[in-house]
Amino acid sequence: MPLTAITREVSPSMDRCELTHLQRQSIDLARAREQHAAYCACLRALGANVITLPAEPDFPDAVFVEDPAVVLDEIAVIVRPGAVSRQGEAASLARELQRHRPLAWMKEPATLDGGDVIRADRTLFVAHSTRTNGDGLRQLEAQATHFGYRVQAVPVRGCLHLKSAASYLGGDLLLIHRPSIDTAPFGGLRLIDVPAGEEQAANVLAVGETVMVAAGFPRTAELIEQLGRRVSVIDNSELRKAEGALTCCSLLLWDKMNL
Ligand code: CIR
Repeated sequence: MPLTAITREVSPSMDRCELTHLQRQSIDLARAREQHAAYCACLRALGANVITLPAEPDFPDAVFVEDPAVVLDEIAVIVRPGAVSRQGEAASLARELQRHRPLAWMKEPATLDGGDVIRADRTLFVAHSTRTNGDGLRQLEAQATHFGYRVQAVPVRGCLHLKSAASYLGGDLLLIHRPSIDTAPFGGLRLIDVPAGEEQAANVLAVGETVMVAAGFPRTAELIEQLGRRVSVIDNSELRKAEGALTCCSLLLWDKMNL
């Protein structure tokens, strides 16, 4: 499969991560590392060439590589994450990304987290959130429309990122937790409601025909299987204490051959 996945080792300072909706709980670093290794192994088993960058001891949230960059087929946009503590994460990520894509850099006063961007084919859905501001959206739009992408703003509420409450499953399918997202911008997509009581499972990672689903959400796994996809269950309980989910631990770079 012509897919590269960039990941990063768990930071030893992860227990000082940013938290927005959760109370701080102690994170078992050894367990977090094991779970992260299993996540990388799953990507590898799905055929991805996994590149794992070294941990960033000074950046507690750096394992969440999704947030400092938005990777398109043509370019990678190095963004300015909305949390100040995360704005130094991009430097080493950019050094790796430049081997795969030309880079574009977001400029002040823009802020945007990659977790606020869902790509569905040639459309980018971008949240206005506590992390992503209007300048961030406009600067990403300026880069993306240049390559023919359509950018659609999406209001979100009560969740950290757009991808906390919705995930693109491929085709015309979007898994969604409707109370957190205005659905009007998703016209043309088939909205699949995450089962009641499993709202935390709205973030899943689709890799081709397989969907990685967090452990502990059996109804979501079953629903996705009913949609004809294979499911890989991933235990990410330690990273979840840092408000991390499945998409945020990797940047997926598809080779254009596959498109
Ligand atoms: C943060 O608040 O930035 C991190 N503790 C969690 C980031 C998770 N990222 C994501 O869902 N894209």
